[in-house]
Amino acid sequence: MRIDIISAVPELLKGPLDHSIVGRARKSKKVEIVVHDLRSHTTDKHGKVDDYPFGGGAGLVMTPQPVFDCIGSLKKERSYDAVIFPTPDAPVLDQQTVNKLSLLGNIIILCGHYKGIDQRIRDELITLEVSIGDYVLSGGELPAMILVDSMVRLLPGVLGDAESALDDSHQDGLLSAPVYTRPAKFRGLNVPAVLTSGNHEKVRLWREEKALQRTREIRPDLYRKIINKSN
Ligand code: 6GU
Repeated sequence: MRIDIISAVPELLKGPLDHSIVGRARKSKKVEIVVHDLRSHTTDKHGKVDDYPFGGGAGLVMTPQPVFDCIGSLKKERSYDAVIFPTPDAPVLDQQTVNKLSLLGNIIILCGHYKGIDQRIRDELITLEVSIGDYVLSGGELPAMILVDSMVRLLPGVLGDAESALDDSHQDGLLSAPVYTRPAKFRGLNVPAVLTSGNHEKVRLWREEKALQRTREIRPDLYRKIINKSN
């Protein structure tokens, strides 16, 4: 997979892309991630990539020229399966969408800043818009990093067997069961006996029950979906 990320604040992307699972996946060539500074594509002599909204209103709007030029030059090099725009006015990202996106070859993520981006960019260039939740962030950079992390961890060979993504919360529509590690007794607090029993079938059933219980309590919306599916 190759991911091209376009941003007017590329400094924001450095840390999350260079460390931990995403950093290692890049070093071992399991994913190629290239960051593009939008400002280097503007023809404005002051380096501007935004302007006042027609019709008035608060905040600045990202102008079409640098974005059309940047994406245009990328498309000359290779074809893209998706051009994604993270924005709060879009359907909320879920694991199913992440799973599908992780199968794509080349994608572009355009990080918007300020109050929004010129609608012509969305109409002509963007193929998918995703929100990461019902709250507002100042820019698309952090959502882009969330999207990248969620996809990259699913790429073949990125996670070891021990970290297998199949066990993740949400992968089966449920939250995860609680987990414990050594010591079995800590400050008078004991690990549930079933986990140290060595009975794998009992452990499996216990985890299934806890996952259902947690989901019912914390995310009744997800719980209803699961129950309706199995009926
Ligand atoms: Cl994708 N962008 C911004 N700016 N705010 C958000 C968001 C995205 N998702 C939720 N809030």
